[in-house]
Amino acid sequence: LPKYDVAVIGLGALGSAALFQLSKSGKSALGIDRFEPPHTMGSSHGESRITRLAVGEGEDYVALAKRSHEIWKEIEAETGAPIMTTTTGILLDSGIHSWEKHGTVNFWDQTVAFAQRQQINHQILDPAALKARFPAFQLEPAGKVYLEHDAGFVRPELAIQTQLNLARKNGAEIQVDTPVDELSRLGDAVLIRTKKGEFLADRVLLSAGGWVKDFLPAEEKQRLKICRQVLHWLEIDPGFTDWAGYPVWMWGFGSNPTDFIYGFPSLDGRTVKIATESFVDSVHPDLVQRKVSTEEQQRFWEQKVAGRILGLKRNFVRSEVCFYTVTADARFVVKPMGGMEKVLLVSACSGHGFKHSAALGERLALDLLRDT
Ligand code: PYC
Repeated sequence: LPKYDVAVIGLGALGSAALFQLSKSGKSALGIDRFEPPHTMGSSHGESRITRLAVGEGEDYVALAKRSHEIWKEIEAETGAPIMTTTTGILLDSGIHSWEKHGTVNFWDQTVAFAQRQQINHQILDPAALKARFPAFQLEPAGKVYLEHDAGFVRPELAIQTQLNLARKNGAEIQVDTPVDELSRLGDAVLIRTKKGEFLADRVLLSAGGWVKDFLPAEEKQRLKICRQVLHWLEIDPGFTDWAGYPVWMWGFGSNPTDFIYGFPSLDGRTVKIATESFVDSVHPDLVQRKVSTEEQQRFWEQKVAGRILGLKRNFVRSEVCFYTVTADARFVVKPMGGMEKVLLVSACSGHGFKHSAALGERLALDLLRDT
């Protein structure tokens, strides 16, 4: 059987980052994915992902976001691929309800506290200053505005493709369209049984997003929710503001985690990508409804956009579906797989993982290489 020092199963944001880092070590590395990454079936597509440094989800995540920015800049310098664009980012809080996001209550206040403690370049604006700079946002007079200078967006497909290209260049092997059926022990190694043959590895990183559920016992499976998300590209009202020059933004306007909207600058001059978040459990990635109905587009407009964001037409140029894998406390999962200590299970999940993926991939690669 072909044998590798390390295998990475699942080559999305995190798996591609880890494989790239492993490939630099000179050890033999294999990457496996059930589709051909970057693809549109998981949680790592849709043109753009917000990146921000004052990570309200947890102060311990700040170092990961900072390191990810450094890694992406290094990769950009090496390849010329424009993975990360710094735009500034704003976090709006309507100021009426206490606001929870990704498991953190008072998300706005936590973000500001972390920015202050972690020397993150930021400003607090009042709603009038926001209106003068970014008139699209109809923030309430009681609203709060945090502006972070080094925030921006990452191009997820380009990040994945570039990391995989570099991994290949460094000697890693990559098997695409190769679903993994089973992981088992064979002596000191892990036997990986796939639809396209078997492989052996001394260590395995299981970074298969929502599909990690296929490898978990029933009670652990239930702890991971698969939550369908819809991304919308709305047509710009041509008479309005310069959406291409806008920051990335997030806005909490109610007490429910779904009272939330976020968006990006226009990347094509014609549309703006905006979305909300949903926490309804589809149970398994294969059960996620991949179509978007006109009714849900209209509901999105009425409940989240109307009266809140100006400068957009009620014209959905396109909508795309992805999903989050969500834990109860919105923290990431990083742990050895039960009964298989050579397999490290990881999910940088719950809707806030992409910005950390480059650095987490680097840390996990170091961990895996320690005992090969
Ligand atoms: O983590 O920045 C983020 C984010 C914004 C919307 C969903 N996730």
